[in-house]
Amino acid sequence: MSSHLDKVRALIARQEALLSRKNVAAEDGNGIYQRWQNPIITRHHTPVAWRYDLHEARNPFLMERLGVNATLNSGAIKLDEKYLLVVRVEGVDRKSFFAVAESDNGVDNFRFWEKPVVMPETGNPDTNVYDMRLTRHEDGWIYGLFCTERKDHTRPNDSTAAIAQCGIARTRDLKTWERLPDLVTHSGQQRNVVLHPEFVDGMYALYTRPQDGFISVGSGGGIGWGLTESIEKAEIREEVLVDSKEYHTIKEVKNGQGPAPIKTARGWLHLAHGVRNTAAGLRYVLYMFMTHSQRPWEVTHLPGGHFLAPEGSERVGDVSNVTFANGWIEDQGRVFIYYASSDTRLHVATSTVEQLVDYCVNTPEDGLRSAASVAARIELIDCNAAVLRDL
Ligand code: M1P
Repeated sequence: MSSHLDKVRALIARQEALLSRKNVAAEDGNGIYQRWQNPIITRHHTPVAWRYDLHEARNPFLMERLGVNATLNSGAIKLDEKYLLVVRVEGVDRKSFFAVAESDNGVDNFRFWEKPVVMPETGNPDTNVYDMRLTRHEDGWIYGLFCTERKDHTRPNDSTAAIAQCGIARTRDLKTWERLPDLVTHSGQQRNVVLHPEFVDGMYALYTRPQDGFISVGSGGGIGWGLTESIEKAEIREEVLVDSKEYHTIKEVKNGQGPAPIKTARGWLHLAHGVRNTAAGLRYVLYMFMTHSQRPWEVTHLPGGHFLAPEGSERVGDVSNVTFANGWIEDQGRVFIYYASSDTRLHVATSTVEQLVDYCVNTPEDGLRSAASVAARIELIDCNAAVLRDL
């Protein structure tokens, strides 16, 4: 019969096998990006010591005392030659928290740092924090903007009533965090707020997502843009629309900025998510667009349709039919796109700035009508005829 310590060793060995597993690029790339076969972070990647009480006397059955439910929407940055993710870890109690995982190559062997991030609170404690966007700002700080969710006390009899706002924290090393006051805007609620990496007219610039309710964006919605003089007392008085939701598209219900945009010679490259409704519930897909290099609130290229949608086993999870990305890393022209599937696990897809710009610039826009889609496809077919003739 194996001893308690043998069982602990077996638990750790099983996890070690998972953590040291090599990842491989999936074979069927689409020319735009390459998916990688294995999810890069799952709940099984969280350290054994975070979940089990390993003392025999206190836990003779070696039970998981504090289970982890999911590892999902993660901010990303390359720092000191490491690919770092600020992972949204969700406990079985439904509370999310942040924890840093690092890898040497960005595609496998992600390991969590010893302890989760201790995020300071403001005078108004957070009930739940999640979906951090990391921005290396030209002021020298690394900012983490995230959603802070609290009970809506104006509706005391509705135990589901919540208010989402944007929490702001900054750091130099992802270890010590300084919490700043939450963003003040004049929209009912905010989620998916992202700090632009550069000052604009000497001010901090933010992508916003004004919404009327907690889940429903109502008459609000669309990716917004606003400026604030101070980040230590951030307030946006006026939001303009960057990219609106649109009838009968992949972002008919709502959309939101993903990570901070990447600067390219052709303008800013953006990754976002779009949401539509279906008989099976909401469907979240990723899409891309580009904005003007000097006026990042002006869309210059808007390829039609989704860029990446849930596929195969990605389609099933806690909230099925969802892909969501709030982190990517650009490293010498290569781009690592970190996306979560179905609010359950985290994946990576890789591409290059060159490919992504080509995708944005040369993919036709959504013509918003079936007839326009047919016309675009016939144009492609006709253009291909010469190549096919020469085969
Ligand atoms: O469940 C899908 C996503 O729903 C929310 O995103 P949005 O605010 O755009 O609707 C967030 O809760 C996100 O974390 C989640 O992945």
